[in-house]
Amino acid sequence: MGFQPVKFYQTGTFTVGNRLLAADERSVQAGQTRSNSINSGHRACQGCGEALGARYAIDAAMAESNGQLIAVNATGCLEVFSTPYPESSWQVAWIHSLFGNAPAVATGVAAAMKVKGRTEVRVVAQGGDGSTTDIGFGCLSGMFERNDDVLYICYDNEAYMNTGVQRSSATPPAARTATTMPVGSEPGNVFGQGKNLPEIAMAHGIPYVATATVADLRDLEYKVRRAMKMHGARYIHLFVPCPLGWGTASSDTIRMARLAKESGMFPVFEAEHGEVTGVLKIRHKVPVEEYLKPQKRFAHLFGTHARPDMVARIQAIADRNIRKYGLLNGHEIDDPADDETCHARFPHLNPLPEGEEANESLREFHVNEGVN
Ligand SMILES: Cc1ncc(C[n+]2csc(CCOP(=O)(O)OP(=O)(O)O)c2C)c(N)n1
Ligand code: SF4
Repeated sequence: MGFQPVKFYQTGTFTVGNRLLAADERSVQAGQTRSNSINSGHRACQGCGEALGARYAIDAAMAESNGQLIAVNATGCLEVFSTPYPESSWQVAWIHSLFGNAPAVATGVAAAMKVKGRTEVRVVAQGGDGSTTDIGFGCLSGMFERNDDVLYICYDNEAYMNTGVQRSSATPPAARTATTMPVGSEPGNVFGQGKNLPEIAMAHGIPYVATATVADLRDLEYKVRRAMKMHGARYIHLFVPCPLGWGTASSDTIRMARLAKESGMFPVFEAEHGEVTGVLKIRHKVPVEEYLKPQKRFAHLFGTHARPDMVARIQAIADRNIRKYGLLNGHEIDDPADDETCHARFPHLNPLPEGEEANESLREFHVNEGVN
């Protein structure tokens, strides 16, 4: 029998799992020294974006802190699926207290380490969008305002998933949840409400704020490592699709995250001391329909009783994000005065003036080097 040469399909790519790259070019996750902070055996749903995001984020934080990390968890899916007492998938010092107090507990842990002179020990706090934007919001704002030495990571799956998909203040307009039903004249979640946590964090003037998605895992690792190099209050808002709550195929988690970014629905950027310092450009712009249609939570906008008017309003949100953050190549960030009345993600929806839609000529393929 003849020999068949081994094919190294990943040679020459920077895909996040590529172990054939030189050691210094590998992602943390592809490296031999990754810490497996959250290990197999947890009970997340198949295709859970939050489980994936946490794995990459905490392993990156562990790498940057040389394993000297304490993670504080709010109540929510990440805590419940990872740690059904007396079991736990975490292989990192990890503490859970209440739904709403993770930022305050993290502040306390950081203060205790300081008093003990353990300056090498770093602290990360993490929670879902419900605990971050709603119930833990006051504690988080206090943590920002005092500039406590904590990196807070919000895993945004746009609803309270652990208790059966209730609306949070990060749920997008028109989305169906258990508390925003797909019936009536204005079906799904309301337009013009909600909170833009990355911008609220920036308004505190903290050293570092970033957004990221599980579609760009090298970018996520880079942002976590960058945040961990700094001290003071830092915030990362990570977009993590939830197959169960969104009604998407579990194999579509990465695709949904990519479409959120490529449609402009989720702007990916970094900011320091309240100023945007960089954005991840849209590589191939898609209309919001492409992002909305695969999700059952938006099914009432399509089909027999289609609501193109509501889809157009969602498109206007994406277009405003694109203009505001300069997400297409060649677009500069607008004069803030133009956007006085809007949030980037959940604007109080004033329809765009005629002719203000994204410039077609700029819908070109833009390659972000080094990001897969
Ligand atoms: C004070 C309090 N209120 C309500 C609950 C019930 N509860 C536990 S987890 C959860 C939802 C968590 O949602 P989110 O923070 O968005 O995280 P996800 O599960 O979506 O990751 C709720 C309402 C609780 N544990 N404590
Ligand atoms: S409900 Fe959503 S966030 Fe929770 S474990 Fe399942 S996929 Fe993950």
